[in-house]
Amino acid sequence: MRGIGGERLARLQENAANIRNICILAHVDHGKTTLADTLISSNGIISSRMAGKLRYMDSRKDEQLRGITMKSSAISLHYNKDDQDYLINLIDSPGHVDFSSEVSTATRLCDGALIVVDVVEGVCPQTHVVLRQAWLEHITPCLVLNKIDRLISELKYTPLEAHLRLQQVLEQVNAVVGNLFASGVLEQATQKNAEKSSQPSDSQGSESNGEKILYDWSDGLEETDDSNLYFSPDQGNVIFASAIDGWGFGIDHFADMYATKLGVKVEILRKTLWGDFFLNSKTKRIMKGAQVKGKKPMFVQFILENLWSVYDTVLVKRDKDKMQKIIGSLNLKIPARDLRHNDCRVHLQAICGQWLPLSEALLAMVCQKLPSPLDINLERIEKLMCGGFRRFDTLPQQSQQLKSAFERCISGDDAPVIVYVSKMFAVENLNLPKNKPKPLSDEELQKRHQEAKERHALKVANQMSNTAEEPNPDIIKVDPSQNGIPLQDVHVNKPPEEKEEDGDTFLAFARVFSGRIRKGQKLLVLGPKHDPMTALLKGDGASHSCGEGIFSGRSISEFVVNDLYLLMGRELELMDSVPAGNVLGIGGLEGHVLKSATVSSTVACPAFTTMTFDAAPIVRVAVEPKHLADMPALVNGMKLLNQSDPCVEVLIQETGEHVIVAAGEVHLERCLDDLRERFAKIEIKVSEPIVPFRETIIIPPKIDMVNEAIDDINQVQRTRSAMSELESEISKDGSLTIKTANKLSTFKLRALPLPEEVTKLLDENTELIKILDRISAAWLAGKTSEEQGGEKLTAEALAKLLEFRDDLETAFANAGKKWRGAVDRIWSFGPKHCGPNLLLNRIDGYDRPTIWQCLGGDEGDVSRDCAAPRVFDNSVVSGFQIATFSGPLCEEPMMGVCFAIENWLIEESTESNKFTFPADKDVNNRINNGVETQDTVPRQSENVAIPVRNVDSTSNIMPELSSPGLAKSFASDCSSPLIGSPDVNSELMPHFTSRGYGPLSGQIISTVKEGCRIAFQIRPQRLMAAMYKCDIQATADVLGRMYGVVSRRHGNIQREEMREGSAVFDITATLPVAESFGFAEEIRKKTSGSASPQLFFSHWEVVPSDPFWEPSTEEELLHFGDKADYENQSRKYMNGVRRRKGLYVEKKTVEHAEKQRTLTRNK
Ligand SMILES: Nc1nc2c(ncn2[C@@H]2O[C@H](COP(=O)(O)OP(=O)(O)OP(=O)(O)O)[C@@H](O)[C@H]2O)c(=O)[nH]1
Ligand SMILES: [Mg+2]
Repeated sequence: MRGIGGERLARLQENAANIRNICILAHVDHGKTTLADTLISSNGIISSRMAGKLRYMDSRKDEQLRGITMKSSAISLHYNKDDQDYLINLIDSPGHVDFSSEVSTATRLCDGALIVVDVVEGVCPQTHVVLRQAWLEHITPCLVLNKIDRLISELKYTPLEAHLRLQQVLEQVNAVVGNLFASGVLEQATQKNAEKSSQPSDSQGSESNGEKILYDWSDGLEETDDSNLYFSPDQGNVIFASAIDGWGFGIDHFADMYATKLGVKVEILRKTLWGDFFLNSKTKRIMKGAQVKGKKPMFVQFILENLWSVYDTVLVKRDKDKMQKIIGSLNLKIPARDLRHNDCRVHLQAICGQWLPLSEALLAMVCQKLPSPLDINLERIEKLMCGGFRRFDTLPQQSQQLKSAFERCISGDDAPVIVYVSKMFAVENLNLPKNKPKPLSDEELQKRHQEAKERHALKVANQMSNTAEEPNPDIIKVDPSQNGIPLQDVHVNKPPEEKEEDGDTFLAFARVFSGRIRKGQKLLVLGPKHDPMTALLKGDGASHSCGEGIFSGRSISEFVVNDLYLLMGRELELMDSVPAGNVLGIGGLEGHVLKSATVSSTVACPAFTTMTFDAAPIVRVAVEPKHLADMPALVNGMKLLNQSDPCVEVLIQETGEHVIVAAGEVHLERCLDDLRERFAKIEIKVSEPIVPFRETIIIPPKIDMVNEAIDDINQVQRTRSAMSELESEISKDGSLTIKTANKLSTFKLRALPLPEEVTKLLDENTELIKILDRISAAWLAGKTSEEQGGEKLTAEALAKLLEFRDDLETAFANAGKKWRGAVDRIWSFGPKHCGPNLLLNRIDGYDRPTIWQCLGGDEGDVSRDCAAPRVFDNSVVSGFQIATFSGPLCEEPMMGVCFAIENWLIEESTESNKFTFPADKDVNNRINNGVETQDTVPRQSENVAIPVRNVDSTSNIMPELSSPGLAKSFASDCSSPLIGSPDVNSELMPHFTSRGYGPLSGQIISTVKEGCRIAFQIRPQRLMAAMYKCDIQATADVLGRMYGVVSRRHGNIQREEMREGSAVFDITATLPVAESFGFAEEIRKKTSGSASPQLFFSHWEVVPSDPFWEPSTEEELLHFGDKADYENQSRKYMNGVRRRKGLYVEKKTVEHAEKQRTLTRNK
């Protein structure tokens, strides 16, 4: 290996105080990999001439081809400063929005980050994202203002203008940090307040009695110290650089230099070289107010002007004499080879690279300003070990004790081993060190030489003696007596079998947080569901058999550490052991870890908090092999692909389609390339992208397609009569009455569009709703959620839930009178018990416990005196869940729909025995128990509640069923516990098991489902399209062409701003995901490459046109023609999805078929 050698790096790994784990983060193309090249060249791994050209960390072919990084990769570097040896574990990350999951996996392993910003482009969308990522992971950032050379040679700024621009960019970055800080402080304040209010304290007793406590939200902001938070050159955490030209500097460099020249103290210069200070040439004093007085700031006078003059001399004037003078005055030694070069850029790089070496400036800042693993922040440890709403002090004692090992980063033999694997990555077997030719020692060389000689002698002897028998040319016979080579027939001409070197090995990209990981050591892999409390109660990890991976569904498995690697960019170096504080690659985890995991020597270690991914996978395609026989290879390849990428999802739909879900078009392309060339190695066919839609209803529109007012306000939309075989009736006011097949139960329900604000709230709080649903289900079953294996509701979660409820209440109140009291009438959320649709209980006299009741009072006991849920309550919920999971338009999930059940009757089979719940409590109780009435209602509900829980347990499975095609299996899953439990359905309720129609619970499920669908269809239905937010930077001359592309694809321009002092426009637009394929490419082509958009998923938007619209009024007929051959956008989307799913598509057949008849054939 080039560089300083693996052994020396291994020694450096032992001194945690001198280790820095850092990553480079930025928006796409801001120069991360070029910067990494400069750092790598400082270690002699690549030559300084090639730095910036090679992009060493982009080791994949497609990365080099496209010029963007797609995978984050690590390299270990050595740096010596003030006689101290430092080890820098550097991770280069991608900036493209499609690969932002790779940024998450990188930040998780680091303690510090270099945030790179292109000074011409300024703060871009991904800059926000990476700053937030660094903030969330509690890692310390430093700033690199890169591409300053562009201000000189491209924008032709004067030093003064450049200074202004640099100030602007710095302010922009600090504004983002400021926002993050403020939101962080406010969140903490909320948390503290929530904790305070949950602790009954004497002093607050009087306040909390009846009165609502008012919090002073600004409190925290004023108290918290934010002085060290911002980037500021005088603090030493900002570097000004041009990565491509290899130079960079911090203020310190010039402060030291000018301190002696000007005779001013270094400390003063450090504070005044950046900012509004100038040097009064007469008094030789540094003064404030350069801008007001029209003076040159010191930064311009002492730094930028010098730089500008070097560029001017070398690049513009090409004045060799002056260049020699500059070299002389700066005391540089430029090799003659560089000076002779024809390209003046080489001269510039040689001069600037020696005058202001970028790697030196960067590495010095990294070592001084960024923390070592020993300085790990306590808050970070707690956040890593205990995520979500769980509090660190609720962990078992043994787990809490691990914190100190973590904090001290100890690597002794008795220290617990804690390793976090943030992703798995594939390495070609050929590139593994064991398969690479090793340099031979002198002894080995001699031995080989001897062996070759002997073999040759033997061959000659054989030829001489063996004249009678003609040897087979394909077979080489080797004498076993010679040199220990076994006798074997080697068929030279036959194709070689698959060698061990072919294929890939998966390694874990990991960091040791505590202890020392050794080759051959047995460790535990802790899956995300691992709970130290239960594991400790069960006993230690002895029961976990080796080789049983998390794929077996267990949360703990044991594995033997196979190989340990030092990550050196494209190369790997074998290690025997790695101490705490280092980033490394681990072999042997392939069968144990799918994407990420915690590895430890003790079960007391909790599973680390899952990483936050900003880009959700949204683009899906179905793949199939070109030759059917290759199917197994495809399935295997997809498995490998899934493991090799933190963000991709692979699934097999019920229809048998193999689907890949990726974060964006570029990501998808990379996944398909990997599948073709690396993991499956077969030819594949890829379907058109499958785009998700949502189905919704809207308030009846008041104008038609030609902007004429619609007279009939109570429009009840046409429904297809064939839709349901159940008896149903639609009333004029839009409500629907529907009966079960056996006519024993009748529902009156209605579908309403939810207010937009409510839908948004529901959509944003999925996690909270999941928690609420779990706790509510447990509460209804009369158990605490812990008994159900759920988590204890922390004060923070409770506060958040109450806040969510308040927000919902306000949103409903804002939406008008008809929503009054809706919050307390929520029956369920759907689909999957957590979606953005509501089931409301509007049944008079049915006082079902509200979903919020589980939150009030201690363990909810106080409020348990309300009516128990009716029997079959749960079947209604199941029906609603199925209905919302796939709507009638094209079987896509619903969004923003509220189903209000207004009446629910259950009749006995004989007319005389008619009854309505809950009026007849006796019957109700009898149904619940199958025995005579008991006194306590809550207990009685338990019999019913057990199946309720069963149903709910399927909701744990549901999140994985992301394919709409699985709706059917979901339906059967949900209903099975109820239908199949004889004690509830047939024995206990003999009068409800009906003749020929199946149990009533099943009938209710299908009736409610059918009812919801019809109620939905009698409203004006619309599709909702997934929308991308799209940021484009374009110059004025290509603006028109760019707008053309956006509008042709049904995009909307949201914002257009001209960037100060330049001809560049920042444009923000929204674009339907369905129209986005090839968008980036088209924009690039149309604008000759000068504009390139960044797309990221933003929200769901209603497609304005009605998918079923046909011209009906005279004006519409006039305008659109009576054939309606104009297909609207919404119908196009709907039919596209229906066609793909094999559903019926209403087609307009050709009206005058004779025109198309082939006359000759029909004669
Ligand atoms: N003018 C100028 N160009 C630069 C500088 N640094 C990098 N570049 C160019 O910017 C382009 C992108 O550089 P990369 O280093 O690949 O950028 P990146 O941030 O790694 O990009 P991704 O990994 O795709 O996010 C390349 O063409 C570089 O040559 C610089 O300081 N000045
Ligand atoms: Mg890069």
